[in-house]
Amino acid sequence: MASSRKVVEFFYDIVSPYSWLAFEVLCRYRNVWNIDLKFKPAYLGGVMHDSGNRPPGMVPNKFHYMTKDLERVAGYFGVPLYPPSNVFEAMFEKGTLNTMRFVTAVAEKEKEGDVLVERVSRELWKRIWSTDQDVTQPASLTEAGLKAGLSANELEEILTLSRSQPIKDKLKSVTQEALDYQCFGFPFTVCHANGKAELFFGSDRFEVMAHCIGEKWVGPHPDKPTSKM
Ligand code: GSH
Repeated sequence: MASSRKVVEFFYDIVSPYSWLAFEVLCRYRNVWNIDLKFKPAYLGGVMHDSGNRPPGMVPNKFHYMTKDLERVAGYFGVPLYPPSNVFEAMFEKGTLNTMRFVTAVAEKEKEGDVLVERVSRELWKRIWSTDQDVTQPASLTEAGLKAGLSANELEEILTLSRSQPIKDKLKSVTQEALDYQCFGFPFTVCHANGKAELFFGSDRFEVMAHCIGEKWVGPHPDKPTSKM
């Protein structure tokens, strides 16, 4: 019954590779757990700035660790994640402000449901974190949108919408929603269960998340159980 479902809000930015991993896992669990998964495209740059945090990739030792860790967890989660050739340029010089405005515009246009937001986000993640392609230029956003199933006309409309003040404000307000929960990085998942909000940072808290919301974690591939028991 839809009304008894636990609402799970997933705050992310496609600049964040760990968010891609968590996104795919939650998409796999969406029909396994009794949850209503809500995508919340937001802006990690704003979260970093307003929370007083700094990107872990800016600290050389963390950058070194994360490079190795991402390779390892990509294999574990079964997500084809490969760092772009110039991580600094992709993450910090180009950034994803316009990209996340575009995703926000897709979400606003879609209103009911979130199939397109899911597909567009995945296509953008594939570009930046798998095939080393740009995610900032209108042509790049259009290409991702076409692969996600939008038409050229729809994409023209969405690109125009993404530059509008209401969409800029919407992205700010969703980012602020995360900050209101004292978010400091992505992925950031808010699980509403048993009358309270449980907050999780990272793609490595699924066992605890499952425990808190009364569901079962059976690994990153719930469709392929590792045990026959
Ligand atoms: N341990 C977390 C995981 O495995 O998912 C790391 C997640 C992570 O490093 N997220 C980055 C972030 O926002 C963005 S890709 N970090 C903020 C911080 O580490 O304070």
